[in-house]
Amino acid sequence: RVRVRGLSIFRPIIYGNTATVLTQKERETLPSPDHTHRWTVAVRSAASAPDSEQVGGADDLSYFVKRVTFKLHDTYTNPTRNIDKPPFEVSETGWGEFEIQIRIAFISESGEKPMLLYHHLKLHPWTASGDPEIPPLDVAIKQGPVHSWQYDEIVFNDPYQNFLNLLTSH
Ligand code: SLL
Repeated sequence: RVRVRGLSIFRPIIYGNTATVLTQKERETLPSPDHTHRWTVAVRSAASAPDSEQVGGADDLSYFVKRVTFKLHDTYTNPTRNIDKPPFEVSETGWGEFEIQIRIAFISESGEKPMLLYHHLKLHPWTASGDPEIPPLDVAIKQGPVHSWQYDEIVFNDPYQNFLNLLTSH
C-alpha cells in the first residue's frame, strides 16, 4: 500500500437538517403527544450536478463512505443510528433541539480514521433579530419548513494510491 505524499484531495459535502411542524392530526396519531416537529438530519454530497437526483444519484457518497452514525439525544430510543447506505439520513419526530454527533466512517481501503461533525438540530424558525424566542406553533406553521445546513469538505492527505484512484475514477 503506497501513499501519495504531498497530495490532498477533498470531497464536498453538506450536512444539517430540515424540520416541519406537525399538524394537529399528526400529533394525535403519534406515540407521543408532546412531539411537535418532524425532522430529517442528513449528510449529502455537495458535488451534485444541478439536475441530478440527490438520493441514490450519481453523486452519492457510498463509493468512499462505509457508514454514517448519527448520535441522537438520549431521550430517543436507540439513540445511536447507523446508516450503511444512501441516503445517509435519519428522520424522527420530537419536541426539542439538541446537538447531534455525526460520525462518517470511510471504506477500509482508505485507511482513514472516521470524521466527526456536530450539528445543532434546528426546529424553530430563524429570526431576523437572532433572538431565541420560540414562536407559537401556528406562527411557525405559516413560516414553513426550517433548514439548517453546513457546507464542508472531507480532506484526505497523502491518500493511498488505490484509494486516490477510486476517488478520481468515480
Ligand atoms: C432540551 N436539551 O431540553 C434539550 C433536549 C431533547 C429532545 C431536547 C424526545 C423525543 C422522544 C426529544 O424530542 N428530545 O420523546 O423520543 O430542549
